[in-house]
Amino acid sequence: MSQPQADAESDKPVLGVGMIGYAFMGAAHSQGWRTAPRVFDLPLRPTLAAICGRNPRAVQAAATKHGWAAAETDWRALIERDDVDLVDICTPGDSHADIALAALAAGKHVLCEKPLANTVEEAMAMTAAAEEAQRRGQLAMVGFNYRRLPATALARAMVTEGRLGTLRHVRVTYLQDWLVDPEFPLTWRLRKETAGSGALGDLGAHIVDLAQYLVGEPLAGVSALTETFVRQRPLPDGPTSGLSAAASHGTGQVTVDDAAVFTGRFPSGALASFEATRYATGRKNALHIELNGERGSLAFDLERLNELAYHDGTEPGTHAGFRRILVTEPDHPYMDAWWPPGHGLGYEHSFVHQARDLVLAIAEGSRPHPSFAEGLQVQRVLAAVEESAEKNSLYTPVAASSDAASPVPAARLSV
Ligand code: SOE
Repeated sequence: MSQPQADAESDKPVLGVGMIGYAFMGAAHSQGWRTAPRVFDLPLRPTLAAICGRNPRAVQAAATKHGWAAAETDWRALIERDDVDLVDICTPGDSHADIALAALAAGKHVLCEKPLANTVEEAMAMTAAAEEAQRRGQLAMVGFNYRRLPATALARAMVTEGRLGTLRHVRVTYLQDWLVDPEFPLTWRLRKETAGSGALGDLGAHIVDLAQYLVGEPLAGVSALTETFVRQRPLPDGPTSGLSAAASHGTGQVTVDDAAVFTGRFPSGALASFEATRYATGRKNALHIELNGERGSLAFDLERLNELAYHDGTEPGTHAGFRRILVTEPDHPYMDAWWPPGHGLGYEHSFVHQARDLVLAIAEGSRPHPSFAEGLQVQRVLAAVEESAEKNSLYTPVAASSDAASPVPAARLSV
């Protein structure tokens, strides 16, 4: 009879996760935490200790569905739990600062959904607290998950290797269409007091982070236009905060942008263009980024996320051209733990990689990326976009941010 094997997984130190919020992002993060230790050989064992939401029945149902051991209805109680080492914030932006500050003060690590906060001031307070906490060994990271796709991580590695040479153009669009219908209700995402901004903070934050990550520099300045195409919308069935004064005749005011279009300049000289909208009819979750450098170009399309298009500009023109790299080889970022070549990944895997990378950083005590300082820098870009748009697209420098000076590294490729 064979001897019973020691269970290596259960011997690992536990990292208890407590998550606040259980809607779309809560479900995505739950998958990430559940799957990361089953796919990657991690030095710590993340456990789904407790989930929190205000509605007791709904949060219990979410706990059961997503595999959380306990449910809480008060986020302060979740933070105080002894079995929670890391607080994962998946709530609307208006509660990010309060929760993150309380969690850091309670000695917990923090993962916070993007955008980091609703204002630069909140993001500054969160970053100061995170820097202080890091000196005590607690780490804080922002959930810009699109950095963690194999193709975008490979693109970053190729830029770092110098394959594109000096960058000239960065072209990014993030297009959705769920607001095209004027009868779509006035949810929390359409109110400034809950969401901070509209397409700008929701989609623009992603593409600003991704562009800065790929280029390896923070934007120096922007020139922007924003628009709110539909200004009144039907009230939703459920409660919507801050609406009592504004609401009339069953409709309420949209107080955020529907679309933001802006150009930007990187310190090294590359020019960038950005478009974020919820009104691109027919476009569901279409994030596209292209980089053009003096030696070559790269293009990525989220709707074909296992692929990266690469043009090597040093090849003879006779047979040069964009070629498709299928980013599913074991040597590609994150792929050594997944399927054989050609068996692609999906949207949800970015959250698995996010969980993996944060667990590795915590185990090593190394600064995770994107740090809160990097989240603050994105927030400063969003603020500059709003300021520029208010002044009718005046070129607006992004406020200098010594706190964002940390370099943006390429993804770590193996455990
Ligand atoms: C909604 O626009 C949304 O879910 C964003 O909030 C996410 O960050 C993005 O990944 C997909 O679209």
